[in-house]
Amino acid sequence: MSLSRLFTLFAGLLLAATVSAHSFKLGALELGHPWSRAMPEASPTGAAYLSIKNTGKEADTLLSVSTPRADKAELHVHLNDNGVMRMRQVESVAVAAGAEVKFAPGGYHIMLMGLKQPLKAGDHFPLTLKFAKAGTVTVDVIVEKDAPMAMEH
Ligand SMILES: [Cu+2]
Repeated sequence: MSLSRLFTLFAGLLLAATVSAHSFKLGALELGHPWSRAMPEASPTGAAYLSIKNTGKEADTLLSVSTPRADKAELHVHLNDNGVMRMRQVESVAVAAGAEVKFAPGGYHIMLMGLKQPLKAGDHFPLTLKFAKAGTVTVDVIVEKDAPMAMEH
């Protein structure tokens, strides 16, 4: 293998590592790996996930989310209601000092309603999160390919 080819390969690996582990910072908050699942083209809704780690000494609260990609973005949670998984909108999500809240399938998620473009693997779009104390931050959400599950919503 030539040196230049090796270099290209190495640069490619670096890029891949950056993409799969992207994170954002807002004061004491670390926002890890915002991602969204690719959805069939006809789907009007989707969901976005990320982790929020509070490295500070004060609790904070996620108040709202918004994105130009959808008409509306809401904070949702899945709850087990007597054995039936149900989804509910929540007013806000608290992030205690030193805690990490994970948005993940089956739990907290950011519901995207009225998608303006289908969520295709490889796309990315901005998502703005507003916190009570830390303020506002815009993260880059990467759409990842995953077996699109039948809409749970
Ligand atoms: Cu939902």
